[in-house]
Amino acid sequence: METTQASQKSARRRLTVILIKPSKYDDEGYVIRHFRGVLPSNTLACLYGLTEALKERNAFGKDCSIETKIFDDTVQKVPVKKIIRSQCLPANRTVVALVGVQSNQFPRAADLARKFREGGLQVLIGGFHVSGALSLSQNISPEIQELIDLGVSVVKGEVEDTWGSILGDALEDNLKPLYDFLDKKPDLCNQPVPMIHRRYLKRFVTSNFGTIDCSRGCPYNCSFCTIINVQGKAMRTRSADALARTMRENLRRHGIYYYFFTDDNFSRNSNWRKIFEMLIRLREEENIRIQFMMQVDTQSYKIPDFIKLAAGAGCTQVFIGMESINPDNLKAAGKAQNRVKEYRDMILAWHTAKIATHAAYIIGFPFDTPESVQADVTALKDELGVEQASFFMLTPIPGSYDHARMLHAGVYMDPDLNKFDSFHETTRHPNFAPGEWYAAYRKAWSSFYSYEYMRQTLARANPQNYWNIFRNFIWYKNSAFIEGGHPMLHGFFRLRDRCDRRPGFVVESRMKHYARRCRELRHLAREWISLILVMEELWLQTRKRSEAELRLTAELKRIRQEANRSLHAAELRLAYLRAKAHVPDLCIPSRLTFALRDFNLTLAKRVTYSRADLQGFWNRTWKSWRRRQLFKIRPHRILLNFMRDVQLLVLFMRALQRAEP
Ligand code: B12
Repeated sequence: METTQASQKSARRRLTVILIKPSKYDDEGYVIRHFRGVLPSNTLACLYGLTEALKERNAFGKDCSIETKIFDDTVQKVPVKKIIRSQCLPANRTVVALVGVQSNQFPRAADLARKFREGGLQVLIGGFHVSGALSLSQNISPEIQELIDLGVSVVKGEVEDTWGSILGDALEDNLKPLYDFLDKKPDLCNQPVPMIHRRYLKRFVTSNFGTIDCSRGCPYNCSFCTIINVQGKAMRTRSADALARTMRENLRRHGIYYYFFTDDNFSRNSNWRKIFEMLIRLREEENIRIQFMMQVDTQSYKIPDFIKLAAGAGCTQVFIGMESINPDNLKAAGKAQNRVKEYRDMILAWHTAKIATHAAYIIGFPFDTPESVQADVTALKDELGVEQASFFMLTPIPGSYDHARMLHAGVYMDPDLNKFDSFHETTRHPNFAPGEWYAAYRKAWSSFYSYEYMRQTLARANPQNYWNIFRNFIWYKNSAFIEGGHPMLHGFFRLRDRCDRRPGFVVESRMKHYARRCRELRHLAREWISLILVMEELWLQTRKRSEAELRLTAELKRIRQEANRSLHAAELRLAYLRAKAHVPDLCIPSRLTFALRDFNLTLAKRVTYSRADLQGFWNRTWKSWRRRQLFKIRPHRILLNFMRDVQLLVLFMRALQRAEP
């Protein structure tokens, strides 16, 4: 009996599938990795879902178990050595799949692939770089050929229909050098839906935020885009029922209720109406109140019912492919569907439905100049009034018509794919001197995300959207100004692995590295303190106040003017009583609360519209200290103002966390 069991055990095979989403290197050769990310990878979830579906139906027979492990290089260290060691187990086949590799991530992915190949593991690579680079060219580009020569298998196209057969080949240790599925685009209707992994989700700032693609493809012809040449112009869509099942499950298991629909163009998804109606039904019949943001084109506002149903379905923000406000640029980019004259009506249509707008804006089109870029940013703010903008530098991404044309014409392109992330100059622009293009791009960010524009935007935001916009501002300010990169790449609190440095960069000694890290951390702490204070001030100035609170503040102001000094407890109580006469549901605090007013959080919030007076006090105190005019410093005022500042900070943090005024 024992022998039979042992032989049965040894006959059992195991396939370990390691799914890795590679990150990219920064300009100093360190992997861009954060303690907490913002957007979980949809491609990772997609391949995880496909693998789990194979596992569930015992795709390789009952004697073969499948184990899936997922790693996201952008938020965690990939344990390369440990993965290689695990291959040594008997009857175990391990395959490493580098997933969703974009051009800017290709160098990092290639370095990981080399290490795994050196360890003797089977390696697959797929995603937009290999699919795009091989879509418009008959020849295999050198960087991809190099990987094939190392024994890495390259997968071109989507794999919903074919993932099982690829893994079957891996099980037999018989992977092909190149899999080409570009002409066999899968119908998505009843395919397994991206599946979210609980532990993975914990690595993101908000664990109730998910990504999902409801459709693929885009019917337009933009010359800078690779999607049309990889996913095609014919839209393919998931069924509303499958999406509903996933959303219910994600809410139940992970508490996810906010989604980023990653579809490149949700408005051209032929199933949009059914999906919106499904989301409305979830709200009305099951009280599942999903919220989401989606990407749309500039013409989508004209589709009958589209905006109305989007609002009803829970859309809070649209990411609009505006790209430029210069018609000549749009023409040059093959984006004839964008009509600049209609932009204002379009934004108004979304605003009327209380949906915030986020413009995708590309800098470096043929007719751009340093001056025109700044004028365009001003127009985005003052004429169009979009709540947010994401700026990109025009980049000839492999797989786009721009790249094919430039390659054919022998135009200079930077050979380092790591820079193809849309915030590096990768070609030369006739209207910008070297460095000037990047400077114009940086200036666009600082001009758009100025204090004054953020204040205006938050002041006019509708209450349902206030916190979404506010939190996005924190994310964008952190990425663009503290991390110095692009929000679509950066999360919170940058990690730097001393040893995981790009080949060609020297690994620093421990001493040198930690001394540098200390300086960086000090700088980071300073930047974060000032960001928090700026955001606190924005909140104080713009937060949505109830009628009761407005009435109360007016009363307080009136009494204070009459008294011309800070108010006594009895006067504060009088203000409450007067306000209550107009707003009966106003709750009056106890007498003790009034007596302890300086330490009372509720009162502090209600009477403060700005911390300018506190800031003024700290500036004056600091000045006196530096001039050694110690007689001007009052310790009791320092203590009291410190208490007030802490109170406000606590209130701000609580409001931010709970998304309440
Ligand atoms: C949503 C999105 C984002 C989100 C990511 C959200 C997330 N975390 O999931 C955000 C906003 C962060 C983002 C950022 C950027 N993005 Co983006 N993004 C997309 C978008 C619209 C959808 C991605 C998606 O979910 N697709 C659905 C998945 C399932 O498709 P997939 O990744 O292709 O995977 C399938 C196959 O390729 C295959 N596959 C993939 N990997 C592997 C691996 C193996 C082993 C196998 C077998 C198969 C396989 O299987 C999958 C299922 O069939 C795509 C365009 C698109 N329609 O795909 C652009 C796209 C990927 N992004 C692009 C770019 C350029 C960027 C940015 C540089 C900024 C920019 N200019 O837009 C940044 C950089 C980000 C970074 N370095 O991390 C380009 C990439 C082109 C390229 N060659 O590099 C694309 C193609 C858009 C375009 N305009 O051309 N992006």
